[in-house]
Amino acid sequence: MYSNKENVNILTALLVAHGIRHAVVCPGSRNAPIVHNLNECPDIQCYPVTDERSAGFYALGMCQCLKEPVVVCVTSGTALLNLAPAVAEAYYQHQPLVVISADRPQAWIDQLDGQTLPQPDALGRFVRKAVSLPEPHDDEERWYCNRLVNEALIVRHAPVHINVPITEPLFDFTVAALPQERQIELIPADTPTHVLSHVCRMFMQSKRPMLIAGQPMNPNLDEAVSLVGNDERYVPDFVLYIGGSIVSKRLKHFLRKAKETWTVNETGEVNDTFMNLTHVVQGDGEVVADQIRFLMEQQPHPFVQMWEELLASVRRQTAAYQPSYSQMAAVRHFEQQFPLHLERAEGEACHYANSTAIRLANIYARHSVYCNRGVNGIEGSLSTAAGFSCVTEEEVLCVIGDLSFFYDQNALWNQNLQGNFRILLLNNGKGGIFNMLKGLEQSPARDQFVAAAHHTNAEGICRQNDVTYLKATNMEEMQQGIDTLLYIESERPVLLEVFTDAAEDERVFRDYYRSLNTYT
Ligand SMILES: Cc1ncc(C[n+]2csc(CCOP(=O)(O)OP(=O)(O)O)c2C)c(N)n1
Ligand SMILES: [Mg+2]
Repeated sequence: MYSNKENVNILTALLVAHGIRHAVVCPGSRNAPIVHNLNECPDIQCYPVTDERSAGFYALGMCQCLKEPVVVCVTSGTALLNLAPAVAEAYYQHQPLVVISADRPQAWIDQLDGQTLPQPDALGRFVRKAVSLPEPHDDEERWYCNRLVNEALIVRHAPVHINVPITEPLFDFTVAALPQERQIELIPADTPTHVLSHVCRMFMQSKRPMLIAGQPMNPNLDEAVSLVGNDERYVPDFVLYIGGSIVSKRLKHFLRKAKETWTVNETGEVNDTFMNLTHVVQGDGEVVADQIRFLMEQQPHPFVQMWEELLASVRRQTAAYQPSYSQMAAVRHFEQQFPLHLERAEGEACHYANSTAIRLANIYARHSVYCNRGVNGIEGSLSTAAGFSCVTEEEVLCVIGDLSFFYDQNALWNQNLQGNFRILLLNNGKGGIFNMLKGLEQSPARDQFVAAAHHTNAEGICRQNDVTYLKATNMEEMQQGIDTLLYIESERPVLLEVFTDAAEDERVFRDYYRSLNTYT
């Protein structure tokens, strides 16, 4: 029988899954549930050592001899600090010492409770990874607990620290079996290159494979997923994710239904965006994606084709939909003109800001775009595009909303800017995205305090910074303005400010989604 502490059981199941066979265990009550579990596992041999300082070195010696990770498990408080010398030694010897410390619940830290000190980062730089597990209450916390343990256990050639808060009562050993836990496996870069071909083969041999190439663009996938709804036929069983953050929340939720995800990235990081990651392959995701696209051309896959047909249908409908005057109409017209423009400029330099702008790019853009999607801040989109424009002769376009623009207006106060920098400013007088959040309309604070409604325009800012200013307040002016923005010769940056009404932007956006027909 195992402990009834869920985090302890998740930890134990994953220690077994990751092949841990030896554990040095130190006496204590708080870590008793962990020690109890380790002793219950037929695959794990326990070795008692009372002095934690010595226990750490015992485990280090085992690592040296066995050339595999070895656990050392201690109770809370100074017990953990006594491991520091062995952990430091292991760090410089590149030995995979797995430190497991029991802890009190967070609420009791610094409250003069017995054997209690801040433990999660206590081993500082001497561990490659330190995680502190939650005591799960729901599925999300269970997933989090699983992920943290996996993240620690995939580290190679270095010590790691897994801190385990455990609430009293501690001694209930009534669980008959360990949970089935998802293991995340790292396939490191030093494995032979045929691993990448193996990934490609896995993809081709899966019944329902889906390649998700990172961001900021997944053109029309948000719409496609909205049409698919709960139709199980479209749910992939194997997702190959080559990284980058995904703009569409709906797409992320949809991919969480998939059976498993493999990811390919250079760093070997765990990014469990879809909550079903099983393999992290260290390598160049683009190379794998290109290979898969090539294989797909040779031998089309029925599931991939079904998705392609759905996307093609969405694209036909997108092309046919005529938005009335709004941000959407502006980006549509901009994107219709931009490819023509590209041929002239022979460059790819279109920056989209966060909020509605990048969502519209995902509907209309047919080329790659730049967007600060690492952490989605609105503070530096204009500066990023401005910086980009300083080191290229090509024209650099920036499509940006009003809050993002006014926030970052300082970007225009710079000697280095030239006529190759062009800005399409979508001014709807507020953070229009907040109109889209269901339920927020009930708050009287929405427009003034959440969406920061205002009546500012960019004319003065442009004058002050010697930026050519154009403006549009209707469809015709907008279309002419975009043509001018793209083609006018200028020594200085050019900005077109398109004024729209946020309520109308919202209406058109929703109408577009409503206009899409269910596929057949
Ligand atoms: C630094 C930072 N502060 C706040 C936010 C939250 N935020 C996300 S979108 C947004 C509004 C952006 O408004 P705007 O640029 O006018 O675009 P719109 O929503 O109108 O399309 C805000 C404040 C953020 N992403 N980054
Ligand atoms: Mg706005």
